[in-house]
Amino acid sequence: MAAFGNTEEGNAVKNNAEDDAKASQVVSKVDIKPKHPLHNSWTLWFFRIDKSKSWAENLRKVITCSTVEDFWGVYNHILLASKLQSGCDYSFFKEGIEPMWEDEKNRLGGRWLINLSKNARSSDLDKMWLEILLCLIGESFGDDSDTVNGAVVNIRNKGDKIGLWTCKADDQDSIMRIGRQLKERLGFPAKGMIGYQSHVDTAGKTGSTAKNKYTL
Ligand code: MGP
Repeated sequence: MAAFGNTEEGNAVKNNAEDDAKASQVVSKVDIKPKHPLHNSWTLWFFRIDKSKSWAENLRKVITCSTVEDFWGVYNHILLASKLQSGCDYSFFKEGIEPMWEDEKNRLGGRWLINLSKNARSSDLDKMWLEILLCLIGESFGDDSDTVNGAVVNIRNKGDKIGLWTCKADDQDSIMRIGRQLKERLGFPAKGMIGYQSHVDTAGKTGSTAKNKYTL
């Protein structure tokens, strides 16, 4: 008998081989490649102003990302910052740190603040916010990355704001290195000024802006 000719046995072997090939295609499509872990896990928070509630009640934890793939899954699924209503914020903080002045890790810290002009919402806001997110998950501030807690984008009719929050407002050297790196990554014009304010000053301010502790 011809080995595996047009016989039942031959067909069975051929079918098995086809099944194996199909199975291996399915397995490769399912893709068991490991995801790429982030150095830190990061939590996305959302704030929507509702004047009948307290500030903290309006703040919601959305999701925590621990891998590059999770990050893009979240980023691609949510509205761009520029499409949010005025009065909304996104915050993106290391897991375990709440995006508020009161958190133990923020209490003595502050933020580099970028005030955007009203027309920057359509041109620069989304690019800048994404670049900041990439700086965070990519730990782009070198040894100073440990002092970076997160970032916030405030969507406001009077002009949007992006803040990069760090944990020690007195750590001038580290804050200045972070600020220089931030300006470079955002392609900020050398003459464009950014200011760093401590959260203590921001929380206690009486006018519309807190005083800058450092500028760049
Ligand atoms: P905001 O949302 O940071 O800026 O703060 P906005 O809306 O541009 O207002 P402006 O004052 O900077 O011009 C608005 C208000 O939200 C603050 O005055 C606080 O009442 C409250 N708020 C903001 N933050 C970040 C906090 C916080 O971390 N803790 C508490 N308790 N309240 C906060």
